[in-house]
Order: sequence, then structure tokens, then C-alpha cells
Amino acid sequence: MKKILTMQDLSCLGKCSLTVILPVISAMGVECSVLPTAVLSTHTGFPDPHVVDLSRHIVPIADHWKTLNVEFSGILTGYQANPAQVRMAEVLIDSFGGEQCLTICDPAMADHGKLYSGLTEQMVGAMLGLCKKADLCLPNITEGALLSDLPYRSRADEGCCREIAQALHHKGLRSVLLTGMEQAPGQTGFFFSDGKNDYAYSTEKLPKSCHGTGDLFAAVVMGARMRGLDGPKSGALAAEFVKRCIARTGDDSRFGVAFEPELKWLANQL
Ligand code: PXL
Repeated sequence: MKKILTMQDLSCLGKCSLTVILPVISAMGVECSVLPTAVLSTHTGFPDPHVVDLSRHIVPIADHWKTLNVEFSGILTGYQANPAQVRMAEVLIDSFGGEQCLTICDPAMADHGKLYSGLTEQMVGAMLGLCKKADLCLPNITEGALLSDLPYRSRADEGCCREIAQALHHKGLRSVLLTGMEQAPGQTGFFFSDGKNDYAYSTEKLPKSCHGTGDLFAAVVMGARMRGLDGPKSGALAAEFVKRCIARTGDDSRFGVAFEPELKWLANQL
């Protein structure tokens, strides 16, 4: 069984980050170790969360692991609470990454044209540095625009996504999978590019926007890559899974998506 490491926050209420990544990766038959960067009473989509910043514990945790000679087949980074944590994620990749380890960065910092509450502009430059270290980055359209210095457009079709992906390759990113492509009204999908080849995927867009779908998507991509699927196939599986989960979700989407009933379906796809 492959083993991955993920570094991101633990939001206690409102499913996202670790509370999504762990169950999804496990259901996909992959072992998941965690490096929690902060504990929040809720994700930052709720007003005034209580935040316990764990930054000063990250290096000692990694140092302890070093003494145990552990190795990971994959490292997935997600939401980081500040630029210093992003730099620690880079150090983590230097310490535990390498030829045999697939590194995926979800630059989870913005959506719908703006940074998440509590994050500053410095996050963009820091996240760019981390993205350059990763084998694969998973920005949404907002993050893609911020990282590439291109203007944000609320609707990004295939041409627009190709432009963002090319600009990101120009900045030094390797493979890029842009989520939230909208080729036509009523559709949603992704655009994948490894710098040489690209691939666009579209599916029906459900009339609901839910919190935590980016994390769900990232977890499935990492799990699928560990189980032998390539970039485009992993993205297609993630897009289909997220759609099925959104369809199951009730009205208050701040609490995250109802992914649990779909885990069996996901496991059966592998
Ligand atoms: O889903 C991304 C995410 C993860 N973690 C925290 C967040 C968010 C998005 O708002 O606030 C704490």
C-alpha cells in the first residue's frame, strides 16, 4: 500500500482540508500521514474562527520523522495559514520528496476572485514558490489568475485556461490542472497541461457552490495518482466524484459536501 503525507489545517467544523483528505485517501486504499498546521474552530468561510497556529511544531514533527527514516510516495500540500507555513512546506518537500515521491500543491488561498479571509497578498508570492517545487499544481481559476499575474475572469473557457496554464509554465510551474473551467454555460470542468500536452474536461455544472470541493478534488487526484491513474484520468475521476457529492449536499453548503455516501463508489472505480 502506498503512503502519502499531507500538510494542511484541521478545521473542526465545516468539512474541508484534513477532515476531507483523510477519509478520501483512506477509502482509495492509500495510507495517509498528516502534518496539521493549525486547528481552527471552523474554516474561514464562517465569521471569526478561533485559530490555534501550530507553526512552531512543524519543524520538530518533521525532525522526529527524519529519525525514523520514513518515506512517502506522495506529498500533498493544501491550505496554509501564512507565508511562513508555505516556506515550511517547501522544506518538507526538500526533506521527504525526491525522485520516487509525487508532490502535489493545491494553492488553496482564494476563490470567486478574492483571497480567503485572513490571508494577505504576501501569500501569492509565497505560494508561487511552493508551486514551482511541486510536480503538479491544482489552482482554481482565481488562484491561477493570481499566480500568473493575469486578470481574474469570472468565466474561464478553454482558451482562457490555456492562457493561464501557459503563463504558469512560464513562471516555472511543471504540470498544472486548473479547476473551474467553464467551457459553456451550465458546464464545469478542468484544464490539464504538462507543458507539452494539454487536455480539457467538461461535465454538467450543478447549480450549487459548496465549500471544500477543492480539497475533495485534490484528495481524489492524489489518491488516483497513487493508484496508477495519469493526470487527465485522475482529474476526470475527481470531477465526477465531486459532482456526485454536490448532488447529495443539502442547502447549507458552508458545512461542506456530503461525500461520505459516495466513498464506496469512489473505491469501486479503482
Ligand atoms: O477549503 C479550503 C480551506 C481550507 N482550510 C481553511 C479554509 C479553507 C477555505 O476557506 O478556510 C481553514
